[in-house]
Amino acid sequence: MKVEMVELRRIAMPLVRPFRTSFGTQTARDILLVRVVTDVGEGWGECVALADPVYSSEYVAGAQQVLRQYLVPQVVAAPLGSARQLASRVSAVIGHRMAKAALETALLDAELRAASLSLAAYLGGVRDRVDCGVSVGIAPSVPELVDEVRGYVEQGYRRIKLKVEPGWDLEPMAAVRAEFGDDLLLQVDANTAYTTTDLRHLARFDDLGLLLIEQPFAEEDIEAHVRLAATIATPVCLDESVVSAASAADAIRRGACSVVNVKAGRVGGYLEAARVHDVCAALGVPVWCGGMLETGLGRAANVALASLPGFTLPGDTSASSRFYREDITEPFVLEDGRLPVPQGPGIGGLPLPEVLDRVTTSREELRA
Ligand code: OSB
Ligand code: MG
Repeated sequence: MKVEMVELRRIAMPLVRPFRTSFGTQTARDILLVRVVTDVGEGWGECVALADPVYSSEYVAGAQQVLRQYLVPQVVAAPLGSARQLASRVSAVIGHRMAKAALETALLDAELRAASLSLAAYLGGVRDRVDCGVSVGIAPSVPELVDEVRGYVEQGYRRIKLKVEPGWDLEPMAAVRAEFGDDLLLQVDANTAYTTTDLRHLARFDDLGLLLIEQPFAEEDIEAHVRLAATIATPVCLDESVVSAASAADAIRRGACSVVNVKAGRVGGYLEAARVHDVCAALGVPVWCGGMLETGLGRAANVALASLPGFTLPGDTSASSRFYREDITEPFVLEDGRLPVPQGPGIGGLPLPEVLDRVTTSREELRA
C-alpha cells in the first residue's frame, strides 16, 4: 500500500446537551479526522483526542501536530505492506496513541475496503448487533438527572452509566436506583476523581448493586485500585489506566480490576484493542467498548470492535442522537437497545460530503 496523501480535517460538532464529567464540561466536540489516499483507495479514521488534555495527556491540536510532524512523514516516505506495519514504522514516537490510532484506522479502512472485508470480520467479530449502554453526565440537580435517565430508559438503552465525583455519587445513584428499580443495569465512572482517602466512602457504593465502578483513581495509581478491589464487592473497572494489552494484563494480575473498558484510541488503535480483548479473555475478564463522543465514523469502528466475543457487557456505544442532532455519517439508530454492526467493507460508513463540508473548520493535505 502506497500512501499518496494524508488529509487532516478538523470539524466542529455541537453536542445536543452539555456533557459534564469530573474533568470538565463539553458543549461541543472539536474533532480531527484523518483521510488517507492510497494506491488501493481511500480510508478514514477519527481521532478521539478531546480539545484539552483533561482525560488523558493528548489533545486535538497536539495530535494534529504529531501527525503532521512525525507520523504522516513516516507513512508517505515508503510503501507499507499493511496497516499492521504502522505500529513498528512509528515506534520511535513515544505515546501519542490517539494520534497513532487515527492514522492506523484510516490505513486499515483503506486496506479492508480494497479487500471488501468489514472491520468486524477482520477483527474476529461474532455478533451482527451489539447491546448498548449510555453514559450520563453530571446533572445540575438529582431530579434533572432522573429525567434524563428516564429518557434513555424509554429509548431502550440496556445499561446506564452515571458520571460521578466527590459530592455527586451516593445521592444521584440512589435516586436512579429508586426510580428505575433493581433490574436496571447501572454502573458509575469517576474519571480519576477520588483518592485513597475516599476508600471507606467508596465502599458504600456496594449498597447500590452496581455492575462496576470505573476508574476511581489516577491513571498511574494501580495500587490504589488494588486496595479498593480488596475492599469492595462491586467490580472495579479500569479505563484511563489501560493503555495497552500489556498494561491490561498487569493490572488484572495485580488484582486492580476485574472488568476492562476498551477504547481503541486510548490503546493506540483497533489492532491493539483486539489484543486487549484477547488478554482479558485469556484471564477471564469481561470487557466492554468505551466511547469518546465519536461521530458515526468512530462509532462504526467501535461497534465493530464490540462484536468480538469477549465484549459481554453493554458498551458506551450509544446512538448518534445521544450526542449529535446531525451526524456526519448515516446515523446509528437504536433498535431494541442495540446497534447493528456495520457489514460494509472497512469501518463500514463514509462521511456524507455535504454535511462534512458544512462542519469543517480547517483542512490540510500532507504529501511526501
Ligand atoms: O471516561 O468513558 C469515559 C467521554 C469522553 C472521555 C471519557 C469518557 C467519556 C464517556 C462518554 O464516558 C462515552 C461515550 O462516548 O458515550
Ligand atoms: Mg471512563
